Amino acid sequence: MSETIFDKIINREIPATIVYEDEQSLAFKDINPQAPVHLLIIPKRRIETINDVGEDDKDTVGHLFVVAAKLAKEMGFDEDGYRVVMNCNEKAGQSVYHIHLHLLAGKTLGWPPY
Ligand code: U5P
Repeated sequence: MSETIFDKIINREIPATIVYEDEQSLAFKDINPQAPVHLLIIPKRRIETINDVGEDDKDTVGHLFVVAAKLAKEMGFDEDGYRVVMNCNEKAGQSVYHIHLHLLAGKTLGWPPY
């Protein structure tokens, strides 16, 4: 598996505005924000797409949601609402093949997302 730009962010080889880090995960501001708040929450251990998530990854993937909820609460969006979304493969718009939760907040978000 060749590394993606997110490995470079994890390894501090390229700049990113990192807002949270722990042993398993990293959260940083999306460089092309689609809402007033747009964070990406990634596992440090690379999984390419949702299709590659297996039984052994339950803790890793579940942890991303724990971090999303924690950050949303800290930013004060837990009551008003926010969105977490993960794109899988081309037609859903996945462009980086290292799974990531998008956390979008700070405005009323449209649905459906197209
Ligand atoms: N992105 C960054 N920093 C980078 C490269 C990409 O924040 O150095 C963001 C893009 O703006 C995009 C996301 O929102 O990564 C990849 O999402 P997806 O299209 O794979 O779901």
